[in-house]
Amino acid sequence: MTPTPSFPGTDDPDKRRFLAQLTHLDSHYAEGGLAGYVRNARRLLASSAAGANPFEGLVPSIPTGDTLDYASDAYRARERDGARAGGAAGFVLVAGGLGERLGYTGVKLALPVDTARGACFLQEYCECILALQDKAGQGAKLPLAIMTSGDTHAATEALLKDNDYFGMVPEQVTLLKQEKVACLADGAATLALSPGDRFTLLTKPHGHGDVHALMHASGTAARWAASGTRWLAFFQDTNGAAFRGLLPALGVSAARRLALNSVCVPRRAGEAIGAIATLTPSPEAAAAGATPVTVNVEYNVLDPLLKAAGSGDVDDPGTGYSPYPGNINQLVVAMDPYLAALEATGGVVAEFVNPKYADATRTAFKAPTRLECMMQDLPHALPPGAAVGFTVINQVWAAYSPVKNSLVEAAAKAAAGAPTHSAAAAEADAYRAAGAALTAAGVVVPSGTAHAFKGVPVTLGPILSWSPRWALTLDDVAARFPTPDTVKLAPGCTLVVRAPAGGVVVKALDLDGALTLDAAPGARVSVDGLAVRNAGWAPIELSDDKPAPEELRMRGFKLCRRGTLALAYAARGDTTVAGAAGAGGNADVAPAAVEGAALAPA
Ligand code: UGB
Repeated sequence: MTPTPSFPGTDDPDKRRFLAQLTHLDSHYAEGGLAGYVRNARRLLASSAAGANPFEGLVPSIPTGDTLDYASDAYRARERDGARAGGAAGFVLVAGGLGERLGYTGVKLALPVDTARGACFLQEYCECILALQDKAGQGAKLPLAIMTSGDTHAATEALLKDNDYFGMVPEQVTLLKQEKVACLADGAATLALSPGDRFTLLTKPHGHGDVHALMHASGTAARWAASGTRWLAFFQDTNGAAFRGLLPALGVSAARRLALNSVCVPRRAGEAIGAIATLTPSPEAAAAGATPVTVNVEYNVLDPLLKAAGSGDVDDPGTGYSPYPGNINQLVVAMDPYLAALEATGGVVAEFVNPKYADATRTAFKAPTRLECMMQDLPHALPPGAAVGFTVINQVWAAYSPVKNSLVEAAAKAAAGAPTHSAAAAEADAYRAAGAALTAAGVVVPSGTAHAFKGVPVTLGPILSWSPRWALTLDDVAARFPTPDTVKLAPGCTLVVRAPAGGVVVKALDLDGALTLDAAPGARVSVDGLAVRNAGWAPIELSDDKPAPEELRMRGFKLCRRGTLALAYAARGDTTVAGAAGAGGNADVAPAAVEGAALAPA
């Protein structure tokens, strides 16, 4: 701390405030309070200043694991196994990050996955979990823990409460709030003061690795284990495709009895996602007790590690991808080894420090830094010999399409040939994956059209979006479209379904335009001989001079709803929807078809 004098009897309220902050920071650092934090910081800063290689004595090699093509028979089988194992799973969502690259003013969990159905990320995740719970039956209640931070806690809690926990019961959901850690002003681990307030330490997030210490300290992991949870599925805040990776990975974990399984996608060299590598100790390191570990190597340290081993972070010319699978930070972990790791380490996973040095002395920093930790470093804490694997989903769009970058940043990434990780791409990928699931069910799905919105290229095909609770897996989709030969989709059509499992079955449909189907619990709707003709929904680029909500501005386009047949069924019981609905909306649909229905305006 900067030694600014403050004499006895002066600034007492400020001193009390300062002490309260110190006490708070002291009680929230699992490894020895504030003194332990400074000790760890000095050790890590000393080795950083000495230029020590954290991978010293470790030789990287390409690991072996499972690789699946989305919607292949093998994928489908693993997904089926995963849905079964999912009945004994608990879900852990890390959502403490502010998302500075995105520049959104709210919490990212409140953003819509797509603008056709409008469900936010938290709703989507809750509904995926509820879909697994529906399959498990027998009154199962699958638990969800959400790690928040001071930046996201209140808004996340309000999002849940305002939406009745998206169908979950409040007892199913545990909020774990991570605390920030003190910033370090220099190589001696001097604690940094807030600019303009000498009675407040500057603090910053400690990273998503906090989740393990919180799962331990709060007793959440032990409580879940006692109530039958056998698997934990960790995932991040804005990947609407998360469960298309988690479910087959759960299946792989169950079949191979893996302690830890990372969901991966093919990774391009230089991409800002970590890579899974096997790190084998040199003979000297092995003699000193080191054992091989398969673990994520973060993107900022991968290139030097691979260069030291002779290659560098480069793509394989044959595949166009790095030979090291890309970590998307979705982990399936078996409960027993997880509890053992928490018991042994208190859930504190490897910390690191990444100072930007001001000069060659490597003691002064350009800006204060802090210790950080990452949840994917868990393999280091697992019992020796624990089986660690990975599951690659070959089609990136099916399993990984996060919303991380602002529109401007996304356009720059696109210009550089990199994935944009933008709201526009995530929305387009969601429709594409739904289309692929329909194709797998036997429906002919027309191809999409290429667009560029504010410099971000996306291909938008039919706009297809449904609640995960209606259809989560490929088997579910096939069951909802039991006669695919009699389902006809015109290019650019829109189909949106909001319904519980079994609420709607689509048997015979000729869709040229937009159709939305809403079924309340208890309604059973059969679409059997319905023809829809209307102007449909068209994606149009946002105009710079018209105001638009932030959620739309970040994607650069909106869906212009020119014509819709909107059918909503609130009543219990069976309804068959047939007939022809023209541009005028619902008028031509056979009256029997809409009996008991509350029709929304077109
Ligand atoms: N998060 C927290 O909950 N708390 C924190 O203190 C920080 C973050 P970023 P990052 O799959 O795309 C990770 O910032 O850290 C949450 C992996 O390390 O979006 O750059 C936050 O809310 C990387 O290996 O990602 O990179 C969000 O849900 C790669 O897998 C999550 O942590 C990459 O994600 C990730 O935070 C990726």
